[in-house]
Amino acid sequence: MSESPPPKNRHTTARYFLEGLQETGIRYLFSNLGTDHVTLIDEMARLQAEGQAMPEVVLCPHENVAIHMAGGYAAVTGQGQGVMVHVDAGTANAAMGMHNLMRARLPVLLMAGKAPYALHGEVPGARDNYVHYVQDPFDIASLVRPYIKWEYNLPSGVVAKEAVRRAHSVMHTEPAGPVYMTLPRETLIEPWTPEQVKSYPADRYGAVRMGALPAEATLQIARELMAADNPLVITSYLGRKAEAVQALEALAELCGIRVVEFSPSWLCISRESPCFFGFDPTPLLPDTDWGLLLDIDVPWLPHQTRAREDTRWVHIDVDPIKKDFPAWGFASDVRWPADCAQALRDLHQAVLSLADDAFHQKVAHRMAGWRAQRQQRLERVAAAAANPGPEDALNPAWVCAQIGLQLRPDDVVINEAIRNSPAVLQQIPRTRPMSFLGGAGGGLGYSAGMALGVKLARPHDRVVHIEGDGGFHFSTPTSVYAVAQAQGLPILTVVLDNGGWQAVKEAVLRVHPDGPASQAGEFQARLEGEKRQFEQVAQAFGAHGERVTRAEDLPAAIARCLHALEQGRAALLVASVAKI
Ligand SMILES: Cc1ncc(C[n+]2csc(CCOP(=O)(O)OP(=O)(O)O)c2C)c(N)n1
Ligand SMILES: [Mg+2]
Repeated sequence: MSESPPPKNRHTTARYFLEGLQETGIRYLFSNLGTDHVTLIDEMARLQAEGQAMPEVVLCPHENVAIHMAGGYAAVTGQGQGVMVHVDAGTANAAMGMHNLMRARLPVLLMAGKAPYALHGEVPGARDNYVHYVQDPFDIASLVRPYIKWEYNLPSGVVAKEAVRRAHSVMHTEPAGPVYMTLPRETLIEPWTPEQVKSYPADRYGAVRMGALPAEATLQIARELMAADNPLVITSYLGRKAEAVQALEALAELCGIRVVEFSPSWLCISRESPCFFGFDPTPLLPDTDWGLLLDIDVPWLPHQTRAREDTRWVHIDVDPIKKDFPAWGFASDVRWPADCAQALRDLHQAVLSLADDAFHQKVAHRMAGWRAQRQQRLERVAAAAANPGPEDALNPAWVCAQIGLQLRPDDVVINEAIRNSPAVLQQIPRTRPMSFLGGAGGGLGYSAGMALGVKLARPHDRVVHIEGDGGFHFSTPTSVYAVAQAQGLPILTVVLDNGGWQAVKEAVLRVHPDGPASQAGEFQARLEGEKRQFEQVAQAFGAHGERVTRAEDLPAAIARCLHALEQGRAALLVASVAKI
């Protein structure tokens, strides 16, 4: 049945819905479309023909790229975007990315059309295709329910803008995270007059802000911090707000606090800060009498690391109860939900108001005592990268150090190197907020999509993501380089190819060090093949791609890849590192 245009002065729900997205400030719809989106597609064309503003559609051949692009964009801007997918099938493909975004507390509005409910052509938009019978599961939202903080099925066009506003406000309210909306096809085509569909402005319906610490809590924490002998901060995602990084650096220097990033998903402190103590709290815990956990989900692994029983812990976090962790288990003595940037600035003020000369001298003395320890750490890091490694078995630490030599401070590095993460963390100098991102979730194949999203948000900076050969397969790479080409988003991919899943092998060895798998040296983890030329996947979509097996070829190869970026082409560099 062909649908006639809506009567004069009436517009479809789809149009009001698109207007609602535009009103909230959503700039991009990372989309993978289907029969459910027909009226949206029609209205997009109408809005364009009329010269009306609407979010830009970024077509992604695979939903994995769409959802992680939204993640990367949100990670560096704080702004949640839209991801439009096809019924249950597209939702299922996006689900792993929803897991990653939920764990990173990144806002995103995932939207899926619904298969039509009208079976006999009773209303416009009714079923007209075989797939409509098979794409109507009982509980479509169950595909992503563990990863969302809000879900809604759009019941009518009259609430189109209200529902979008609500989705937008909920996803940005801390702890931020994904929301999910379904859009029935018949609802999208229903006509309404503009008076029937009201707007809901941000100033009255917007997101709720996370507050500061109460004044008395700030004073108490400041007093404890000032009295501590060896204070320590452990953090992972405080850098999700750039201003929190400066606040932490300033407080750490004022008070002489050692700062560790454990499994960072954002850079939280400059690696050049005198207070930066690396990525592992284990060696520091024995002499830590007072610790501050800031925006962190897992401060250490209790299986291998023990904190002192008498260390006093204060925990300030956007989500200190860890509402999405069924089991958690880290003790603390004081717990506050708060915006860390604000909390740290307030603590800074409180310390200044309480500090006397004796305090400043104590801090100076303590920091002077760190020099040797810091020097030793830097020497260990340098030693790890000293040997380039033989042909086809390059040393990942050396490879990362070489990449670091050619990067600029504002370039963004995204880490998905799994067992080679220490090399990425330690060998690539990073100083600026938002110049380093890591994964927060456990779903592999995120960094390429994130890199595209970051590049979209920061077109003038170079974006480099570093992944394993396993991660490359997971990233849906044909979709990655297709989007890079079509959207003009030149990113650099570095694949540390160790011939398989080192993480899986190590996991077996941790639990069954002397078991039959270990004895046979067979861990079901080798990805073998006569031909494994990842670079050709990138080349197939117009990107520059090359493989390096010998150390002496690497510096020039990195330079060629960066040159390709300058020319607007994505690049893929495969480094053949030591095999598992
Ligand atoms: C979607 C998904 N599937 C499977 C896993 C399990 N897994 C964790 S690490 C890993 C191996 C990753 O291999 P690679 O990226 O090459 O890194 P390496 O372990 O070699 O350092 C696998 C399969 C996962 N985390 N996510
Ligand atoms: Mg690997």
